[in-house]
Amino acid sequence: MIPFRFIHAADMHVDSPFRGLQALPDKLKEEVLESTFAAWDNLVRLAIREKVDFVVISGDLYDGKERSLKAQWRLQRGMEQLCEQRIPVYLIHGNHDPLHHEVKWEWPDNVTIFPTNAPQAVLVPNKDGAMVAVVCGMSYGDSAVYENLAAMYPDSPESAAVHSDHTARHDECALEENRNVNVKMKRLHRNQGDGSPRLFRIGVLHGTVDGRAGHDPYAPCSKRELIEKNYDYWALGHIHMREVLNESPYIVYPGNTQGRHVKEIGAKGCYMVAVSEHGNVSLQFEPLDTVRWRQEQIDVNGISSMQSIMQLLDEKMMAWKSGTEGRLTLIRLELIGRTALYASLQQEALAAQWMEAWQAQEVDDSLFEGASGLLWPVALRVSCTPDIDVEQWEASDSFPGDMIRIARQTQQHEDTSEALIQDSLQTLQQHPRMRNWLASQSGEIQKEWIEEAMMLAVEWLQREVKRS
Ligand SMILES: [Mn+2]
Repeated sequence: MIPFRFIHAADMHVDSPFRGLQALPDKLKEEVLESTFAAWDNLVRLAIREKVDFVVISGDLYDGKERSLKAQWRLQRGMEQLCEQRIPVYLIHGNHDPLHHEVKWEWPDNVTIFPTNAPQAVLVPNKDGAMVAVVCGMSYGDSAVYENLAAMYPDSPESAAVHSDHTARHDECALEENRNVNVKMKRLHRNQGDGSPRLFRIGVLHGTVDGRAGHDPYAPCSKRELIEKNYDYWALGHIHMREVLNESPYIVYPGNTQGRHVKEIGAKGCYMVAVSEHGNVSLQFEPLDTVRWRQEQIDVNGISSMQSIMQLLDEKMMAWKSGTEGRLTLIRLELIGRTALYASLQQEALAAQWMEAWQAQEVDDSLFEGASGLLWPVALRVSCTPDIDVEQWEASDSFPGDMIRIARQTQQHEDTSEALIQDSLQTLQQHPRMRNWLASQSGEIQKEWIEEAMMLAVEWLQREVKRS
C-alpha cells in the first residue's frame, strides 16, 4: 500500500444561528456566530499546512436546508484555497443539507459530491497521482432518510469505481441521473491490474450506528454490518459527539467541528488519518473550534461560609480560564454537595450576583484582549443538599419527621402532589403567564419542588431546634 494522509470531518453546520444567547454582550455574540465559519477556515488551513492528500466530509456542511449565501460563499472560498493547493475534497450531504433539486451551486474542480440515488465509488489518487484509495459515498436527497443506506454500499467498491477527474469539465459529468449534482467523475474502463497495490477502502456515510439516544435514527445500521462490509475506514457523520466505534476496521464519528450549545461540550474538530505502507491506520484528533462549551460541578461540601463558596468559585474559574487556550469558553456551573448553607444558596439572587460580578470582570478584560480566552458563565445551578440526616429525622417521632413522611407520601401519588402544588401556588395561578408556565412543568419537576421545599423546611426546623 502507498502511504497517505487525509482529514475526516463532519457536521460543520456552517452558519448555525445559535439561538438563546440574547444575554451575551454583542462582542461575544459575534464571536459565537462566527465560530462555525472560523472552524471551517481552520480546517482549510490545517489541510494546507499538513499537505494532506485529500479531505473527506461526512455530511451536514450547512446548518439548514436553505443554505445561507454567506455560508455557501465562505465554503466556496475555502474549497478554492484547497483547489489551489491541489487538495481534493470528497463530500456527502446529510439531513441538515440534503441535496435537493433547488441546490445550484458550482464548486471548484477539486470537489466531488456523491450522488443521492445510490452509493458511488471513486478512485482517489495521492499527491503524486498514484491511486491509493477508493472512497464510496452517498448523499441525502431528503432531510429524513430512514432506510439502511449502509446495506446498499458495494462489497468490493473498486470494481464499480469511477475515476474522479478533477480536471474534467462539469458538462462531461458521467452521472446523467444526477444532473444537478456537481460530480466530476468519469467511468473507469480499466480494472485495477493484479500487480497494482491494494486500495484503501473508505465508506462515507451520514447515519446512526446501533441507535443513539437523543438523535434522529437516520440511515440506521449496525456496527456488525459495517464491519462485515470489509472496508478499511468508515467515515461517519450525524452524531455530534466524537467517538471511535471500532478500530479494525476503523468506524469513526469525528463529531462536529464547533460545539453549538451547552450540551456539545469539550474540544471539537476533525481527525487526521494516516495510512502507512503496511496499511496501519493512525488517528490524531485536531481541534478546529474557536468557541468552547464547558460544564463543571463544584463540590461545596464542608464549606462553612458564603464568602468561602464565592472564593472557591473564583479560584476554580481562574484555573479554568488559564486553560482556555485563547478560546472564548462558555461555562455552565453546578454547585453540589451537602452544606449547612443550603438555605442561603437557595436564594437565587446569590448565584445571579456572583455571575454578574464575574461577567463584568470578563467584559473589562475583553476591552484589552477581545473575546478570545474569556471564560463566560452562562448558568450557575445550585444542586446542593442541606446538612441534615433525612433518614434519621424520617424515623423520628417529631414534627420534622411528620413533615418528611407527608412529603414522601405526597410525592408518591400524582393526585396528591398536584393538589398540594395547586394549593401552595394559588397566588401564582392568578397570573396568566405564570399559570401557563406552571402547567407546562412536568410531574418530575413538581416532585423536585416538593423535595426542595421539604429540605428547606426541615433545615430551618433543625436550626431552630439547635438554637432552643
Ligand atoms: Mn449534524
